[in-house]
Amino acid sequence: MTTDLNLWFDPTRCFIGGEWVKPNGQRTLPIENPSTGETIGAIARGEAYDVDRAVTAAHAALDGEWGRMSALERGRILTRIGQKVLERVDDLARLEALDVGKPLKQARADAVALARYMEFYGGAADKVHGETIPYLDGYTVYTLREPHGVTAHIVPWNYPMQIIGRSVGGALAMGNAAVLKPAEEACLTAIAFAAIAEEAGLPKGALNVVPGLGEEAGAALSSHPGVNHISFTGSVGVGILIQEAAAKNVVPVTLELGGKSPQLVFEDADLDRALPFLVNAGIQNAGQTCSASSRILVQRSIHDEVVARMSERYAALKVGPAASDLDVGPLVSARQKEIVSGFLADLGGGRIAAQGRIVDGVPAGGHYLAPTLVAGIDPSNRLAQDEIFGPVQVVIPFDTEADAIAIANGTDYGLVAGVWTRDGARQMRVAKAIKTGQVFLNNYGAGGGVELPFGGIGKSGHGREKGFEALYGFSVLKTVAAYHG
Ligand code: TXE
Repeated sequence: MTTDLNLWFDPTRCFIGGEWVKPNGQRTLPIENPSTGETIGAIARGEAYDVDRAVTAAHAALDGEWGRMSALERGRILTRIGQKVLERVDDLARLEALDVGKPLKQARADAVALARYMEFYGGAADKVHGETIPYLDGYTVYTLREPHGVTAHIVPWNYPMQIIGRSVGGALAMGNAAVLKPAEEACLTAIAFAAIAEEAGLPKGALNVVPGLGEEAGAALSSHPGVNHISFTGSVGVGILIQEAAAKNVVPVTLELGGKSPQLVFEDADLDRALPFLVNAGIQNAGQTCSASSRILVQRSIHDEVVARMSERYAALKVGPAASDLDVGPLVSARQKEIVSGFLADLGGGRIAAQGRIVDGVPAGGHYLAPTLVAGIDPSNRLAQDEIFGPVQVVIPFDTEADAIAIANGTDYGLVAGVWTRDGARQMRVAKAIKTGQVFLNNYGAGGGVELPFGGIGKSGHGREKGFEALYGFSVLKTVAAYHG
């Protein structure tokens, strides 16, 4: 079956200690193409035994060639991986589109981003250093930034390549040895990445990949006593389980758990500039984006105009198979479609302002859902409170700046916010008052730059990935105080 995918690696194997090995249980999981609902191949179903082998191999790498390698050399290898990713961009995009239903152009952008992460972290690897600290007479004190050791990376299906780039890339740059558990819905590019890293000369055991189910391989990895740091991106519920497991072994965790990110549109906003951002931030990747902007807060005087202009854009959106490369692809799974449809089944007093169109002739088994703009929603409604993780945005009117801030901060989440106003003082005030990890002024997402630290507060999680901040997180500070008289 896997031959249809035209693969250059065997996805039914785990990558452990530089070897491609069948999982101990010899079991596999099906790969579903969300555009058709068809099974198109199989991936390895790793379990606790395989995770244990991977953690052991990672420790061996730290004791061996990888652990002795200079930061400069580590950086060069990462840079080389990035170059090889670029050579494979079209293959990676094709695989991602098949595996998660992402329109080809968006999948390609993810592959390019993965290469960029490797380039950035490759260049940064030898630029993170400690400090000297003036201290008592007779002492010299300095700090060292050292790797945690073995880092676990539990990754979701929505942006596999980007999340692998930002998390595994940062960990390797700092000299950790990584064990990656991709999501069961999206393993192909993770395994492809391991094959590319091997080709680029990454020493054995520095990166290990164990595909499998969350409750099997994922749970075994997060509770493994040999793991020294956990980086998790996924749901709040599983994030809590991961933090509990980490607490038992007293290891640090980085949690990136999604959000309910608002864009605040004030009456003096440049609407021509704002409009594409308002809509794209909600429908990109069919809304299955942790930083999706699912709430649009609009000052009452321009509310109807913004709803009308967003509606025009919604009406023009086309939904279809990933390979057709339209605006929106299918949702990743029947389960995800059911979750999102559940929200739309009860609008709680809201009304559908506009919907995109599923093109004619889409395969019956695909998980298609028309992007939907909902107006007239109360901020306390669950559509305005819960992460929907689908192509659904709600528009909420506000009267004053204070109201806008209260509504923006009135959810359990705090990942990203966008603010649209020409008033410079207001930009500064609102940016300070908003409780999120990132605030964008007169833009949303800033093009996703890998340089920009990213992470949340509240139920959006804690810890920062991307930028140099990630490298501090993937290292541990040691203070050395020398007495020399
Ligand atoms: O996430 P899970 P799911 C949100 C989004 C979505 C919902 C459910 O709202 O609708 O979560 O998605 C692994 N121990 N986000 O169910 O289960 C799992 O194998 C250890 C937001 O897919 O959290 C996968 O690798 N690991 C989000 C990863 O956790 C476990 C992205 C994420 O899966 C595990 C994805 C366990 N017990 C979903 N159970 C974002 N922040 O962007 C599962 N996993």
